[in-house]
Amino acid sequence: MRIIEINKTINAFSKFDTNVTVVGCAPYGNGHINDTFLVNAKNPDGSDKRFILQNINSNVFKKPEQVMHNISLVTSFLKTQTDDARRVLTLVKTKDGAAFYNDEDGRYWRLYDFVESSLSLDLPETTEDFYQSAIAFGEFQKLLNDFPVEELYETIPDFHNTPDRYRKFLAAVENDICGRAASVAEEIKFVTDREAFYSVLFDNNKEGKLPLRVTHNDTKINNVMLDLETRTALCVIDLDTIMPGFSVNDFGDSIRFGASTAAEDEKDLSKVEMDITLFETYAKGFIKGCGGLLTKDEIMLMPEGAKMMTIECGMRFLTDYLEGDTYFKTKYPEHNLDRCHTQFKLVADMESKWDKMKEIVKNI
Ligand code: ADP
Ligand code: GN1
Ligand code: MG
Repeated sequence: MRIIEINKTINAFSKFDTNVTVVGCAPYGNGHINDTFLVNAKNPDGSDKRFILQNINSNVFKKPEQVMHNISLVTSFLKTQTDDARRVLTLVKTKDGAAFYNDEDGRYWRLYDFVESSLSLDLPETTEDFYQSAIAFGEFQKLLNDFPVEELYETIPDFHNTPDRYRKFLAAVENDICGRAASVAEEIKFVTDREAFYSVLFDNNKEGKLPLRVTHNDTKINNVMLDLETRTALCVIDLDTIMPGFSVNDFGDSIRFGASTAAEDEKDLSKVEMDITLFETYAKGFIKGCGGLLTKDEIMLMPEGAKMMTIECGMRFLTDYLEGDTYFKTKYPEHNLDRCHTQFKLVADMESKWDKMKEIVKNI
């Protein structure tokens, strides 16, 4: 984990145009990529004001200025669709009027208003929480349908190109730079056994059944803020990976994370299952949120999206483990391997529930 001195963080904050006095700053949230800080401050009139300050991970995002270009455009676009400030992330500009601050060490910082009276969940506490997140990501998909895709940079090329992820995985096994491959032979076999599956979505795309849309690409439930009081969906966050993609992958990544009966890094695999009721709930909410946008083929391919995102994510955790844990933040040495195991357990569970998953989307 990268450790950033607190004075660097405060210094970065001071570059933004806020007119507040800082009273506290501490690491925040459970994201695996960026360094996120909650900044507590006071307005000149003494009232409280909070911000989310983020240091963009430039190992993951090689061109952070392109990430910020996308986020500025998308948030400006979304602000034209609503009058409620809490429904869209608000970027705070620097005193120079820029969307980010690049410090003397080459780090990229951005600042958001804190979405007040809201909460984000690492697992849904109720079926309704999950339904609300489905509505939010579905509506997000619908809103972005009118967004000019040609204005967006591809912030991580081939992000959800599963055949390409598989090639990179095979290279990591082959190179085995940490000498860990022999100890995960069973996990490697789990991935190679499913090789034929990885091109399914691209094959459907070539056949004209699966269109490219502007998608979020990281639809974990903790990337949606719910209203604290009403617990209805408020705001979609974590906009770093908005790029062209398949709608079924946005659907699928939510299932992978939020329809699991346990945390992504649960060690006791007997606790890990894909909850079929949550799958059905999310499918209904996502389709409703999309408001008639999705084609029949896209709806029928939702189970494939769920399985694809889950096996791809497991493959990515395993690749990172083989390469020495350089991509995802980890809290202990086998963290990526534990995460990989939950994903593979979910894949196996989806395979056993496949007919039911297909029947559910057919009935919707
Ligand atoms: P990462 O890319 O590392 O996942 P996120 O942008 O998702 O980073 O932020 C991490 C967490 O911080 C989120 O899950 C959420 O809980 C919280 N968060 C991020 N932005 C805001 C915001 N504007 N207001 C309130 N909480 C936020
Ligand atoms: C990362 O940033 P965060 O924690 O929301 C990752 C996703 C993975 C996810 C696994 C840019 O998401 O692709 O699915 O971890 N984001 C990036 O939990 O790689
Ligand atoms: Mg996040």
